[in-house]
Amino acid sequence: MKIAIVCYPTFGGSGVVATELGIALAERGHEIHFITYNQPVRLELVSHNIHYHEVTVPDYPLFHYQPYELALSSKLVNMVKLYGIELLHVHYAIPHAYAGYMAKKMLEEENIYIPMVTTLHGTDITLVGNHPFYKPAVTFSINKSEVVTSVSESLKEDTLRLFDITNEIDVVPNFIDVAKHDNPYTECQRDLMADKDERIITHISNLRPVKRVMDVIEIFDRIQKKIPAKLIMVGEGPEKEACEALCAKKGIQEKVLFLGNSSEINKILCFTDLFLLPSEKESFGLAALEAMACGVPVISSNTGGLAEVNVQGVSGYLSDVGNVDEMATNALQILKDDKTLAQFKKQAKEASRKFDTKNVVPLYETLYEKAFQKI
Ligand code: GMT
Repeated sequence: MKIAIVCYPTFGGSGVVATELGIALAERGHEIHFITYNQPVRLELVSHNIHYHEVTVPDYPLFHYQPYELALSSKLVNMVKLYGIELLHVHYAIPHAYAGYMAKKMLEEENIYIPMVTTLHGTDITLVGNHPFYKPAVTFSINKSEVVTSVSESLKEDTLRLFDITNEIDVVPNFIDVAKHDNPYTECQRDLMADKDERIITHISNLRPVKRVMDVIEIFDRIQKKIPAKLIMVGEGPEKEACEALCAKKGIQEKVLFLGNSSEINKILCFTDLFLLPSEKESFGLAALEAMACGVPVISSNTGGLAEVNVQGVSGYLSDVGNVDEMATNALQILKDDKTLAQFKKQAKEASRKFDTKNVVPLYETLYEKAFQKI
């Protein structure tokens, strides 16, 4: 099948899922065309089945806002015609589903009929899409997609609650190639990060308010008062400076390393003992799944789809949003001795297997067939 994948090419979860999906589909023999404004960050692989088409929006002084959706829908039309693309899979409703729908309509004028699959990732629904500025356009494009998927049951419920949806929504969870995460590093270089007796705790995100990174610092502060530990903060975002200030205020800046964005996530997770994700909202929590696949237990909030990923008392523990005391107590319960930690590490890895690429990607293939039947 020839499939166009439209996504955000950044470090965000939706872009990562879209990229990994394209790579997995290409490995299964499909011809994949990524159409976006930059090469996706995780798209390193060169394969005859993977193409990348850049959407460019030339600056024009008349426009206060450069019309990306227009450029994207025109690019989609041109690429569908040039490569004989048969299906559009757009990740993130805004503005991709809207641009995809416009492309479909333009193609219909030329008697070319292709289905569109829209995958909802979370922030496009719960944080941004729900705003009155966008809501009518988001509702419209969801309802006009041949197939709509959401990354968790929880996000499906949110979508049905917040929007007037007439379409069916199929849940297809985030996924991970578990075998690829079987630790490929023989030497983790743990010594570069921490002393031998220190536990290593990691948080990875875009450091936006929704991630509650101040809670990460609060939890770590409580942990480091009881046991030797280091905190590794990975990512860039608006809360970073406030986080650094909080570490300085608490006098723990020597124990917290801010690494910025990284393309070596697996390496970092390789020497990590515990992952923290105390988010305010999280439709799925791909970062938690990545940690689990690397054998890292997770302390998370119980918001959104996190309870569908992190298994209470097995892969880690979940607490109410903001309950940093309980999160710290649970973290210490996991980290207290090597035997308990090893047990949780094993269980986290096991729990991640449910979301293995080979179990999840075929679900998308089935839905592509369903989309074809609808045109
Ligand atoms: O919050 C992020 O890390 C980025 C965000 C995005 O829009 O790309 O991630 C969302 O999509 C991911 C992939 O489906 C999910 O795993 C994340 O839980 C979701 N983020 C939120 O719901 C806040």
